Amino acid sequence: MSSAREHVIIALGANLGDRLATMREAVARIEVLPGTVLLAASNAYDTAPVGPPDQPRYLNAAVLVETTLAPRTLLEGLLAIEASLGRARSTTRWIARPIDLDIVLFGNAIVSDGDLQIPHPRFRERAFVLLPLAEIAANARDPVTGETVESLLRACPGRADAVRVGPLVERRA
Ligand code: A4P
Ligand code: MG
Repeated sequence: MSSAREHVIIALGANLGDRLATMREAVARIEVLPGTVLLAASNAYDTAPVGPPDQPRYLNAAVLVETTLAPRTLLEGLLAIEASLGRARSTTRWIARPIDLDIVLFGNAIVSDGDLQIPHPRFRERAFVLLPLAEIAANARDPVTGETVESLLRACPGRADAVRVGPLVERRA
């Protein structure tokens, strides 16, 4: 358990079921993780699947939270939320799923701890991660390359295919 407060970016993806409803429910559950506060949420984008082509299109979005949880504890919380929203674990990667929650950045931390990798190893080349991320943390820096999210997005192909569908989180009074 860490007591430091860190800014953390979580990427959300969904391509089965009511994608937006599931993503909104995931945000509601992230917000009630211990020591965790939602600071910002992006728009949701409809995106072409990367990986096996015979799967439905995705909705993708990103949130910025502040948390006192340690990276491993946060990951366990996110995996529990995925499971509670109907995500069955499979050994096959990149297959259709009702919800995927990935830790993209955790402050400036570089973590390689067994199965846990931060920054997320593939976020730099993925428009479906960088596009929503640029809305809420354009100036955040990748601690590995030193590049900002904005500059990574500029260098990233595949943006044209994403369709903005509206805010992930409805405005609150
Ligand atoms: N894990 C390690 N590091 C992390 C991290 N930083 N955040 C581990 C979250 N989890 C992390 O993930 C496998 C294991 O990665 C987890 O058990 C966790 O311990 P997973 O969610 O079961 O598998 P996955 O999502 O299929 O794999 P991965 O590697 O997260 O896939 P990607 O690279 O995220 O790709 N196309 C579009 N348009 N939109 C998408 O969202 N997503 C994928 C998945 C493929 N194509 C897509 C999209
Ligand atoms: Mg994942």
